Amino acid sequence: MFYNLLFPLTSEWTALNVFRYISFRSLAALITALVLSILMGPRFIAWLRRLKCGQYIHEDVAVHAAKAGTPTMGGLLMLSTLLVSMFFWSDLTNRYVWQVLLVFVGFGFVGFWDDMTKLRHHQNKGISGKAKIAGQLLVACAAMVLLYMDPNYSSKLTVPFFKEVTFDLGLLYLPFGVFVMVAASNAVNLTDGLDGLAIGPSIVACLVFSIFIYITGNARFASYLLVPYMPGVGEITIFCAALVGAGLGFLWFNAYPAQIFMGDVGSLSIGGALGYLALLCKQELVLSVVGGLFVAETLSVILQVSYFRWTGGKRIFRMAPLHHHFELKGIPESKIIIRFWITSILLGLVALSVLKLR
Ligand code: 57M
Repeated sequence: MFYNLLFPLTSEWTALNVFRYISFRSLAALITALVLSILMGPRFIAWLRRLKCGQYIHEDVAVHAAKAGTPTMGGLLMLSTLLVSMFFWSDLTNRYVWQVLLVFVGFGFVGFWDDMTKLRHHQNKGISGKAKIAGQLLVACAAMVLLYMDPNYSSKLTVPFFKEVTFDLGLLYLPFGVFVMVAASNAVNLTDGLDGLAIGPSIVACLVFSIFIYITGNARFASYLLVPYMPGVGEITIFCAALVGAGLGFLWFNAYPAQIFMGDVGSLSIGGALGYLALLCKQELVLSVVGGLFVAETLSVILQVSYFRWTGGKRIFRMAPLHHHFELKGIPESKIIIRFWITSILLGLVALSVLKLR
């Protein structure tokens, strides 16, 4: 809004030129979302408590019993502070701004529906798996149709670390894009099982994508670093920054021992948005590197379930997803969380090296 209202007045007051810069507005968006989250957090948590939005806890991991009743749906705090920040700092005439918000809010709505159903049933029984996937597919398909109609649309897949190698997926790029968003959304959801475990790596992934997106939207940097140039995409750096701010603000309260959980409204929306960001800057495969931790958690579930069925009851891990395996081995929760964060920072750095190592 500031960009749309104040930048045109630059001729009268040159200081307003600062609103032209994506870097300035990104920083402002991050600070706005972060400060708003920290200020609103305590009232928001108290409000959720009044509404009795407490988490139902399974009995299988005994150490989690103490978490019973922790308010969930903290994703709503991230969603609202991000929207306010985007309203103030982004160029509201940019089509990618509306597209990324459609994905973020759309996936968030599916999660919200699931969270509300769980709360009503008091037994952690949310909407059916089919309904959840159908909702996610609907949002992802809408996003892919919009990307397909975009003048910058390309069905080519770039391969990290190889300058010349690209695969043109043709029409298959559409279902591939849908898969990327839905898979990312569910992978973040599976990871969200310890305090701060999902939000930490999500912040790292968002920071990495803010760099990729900024470069993609800047003709000079894009040509120097050999990434596809897409005019207008740079504006989404502001979304990434606002999400980092909202995520850090949420982490303020979700840090061990958590005062609030993000709920599916948080995990599905963040995962879906990460998938969309990867598609937007044509770094689809880099997502599996920067989000390597989400991939590992998902693979642990796939392996565990397949092996269990194949052997008629044997397990590879003490329990899947992976973080439960470490918990049941007796490693303290905070140690697992911090080690997962360190791993995600390492993966983020490897992902960034793609820009130079080709
Ligand atoms: C959601 N939700 C957390 C919270 C959070 C197929 C199967 C592997 C699915 C999987 C599953 O349901 N995963 C998706 C995981 C839950 O957190 C809530 O859910 C939201 C995210 N959707 O925001 O609202 C619990 O996680 C803990 N938590 C924290 N801090 C946080 O910041 O401590 C969450 C956020 C919370 C809290 O205890 O209640 C969850 O884990 O349920 N299922 C599982 O993960 C189950 N694994 C399993 O059954 N493994 C089997 C097979 C089938 C693979 C096996 O290994 O044999 C475990 N879930 C739980 N206990 N709770 C089993 C043990």
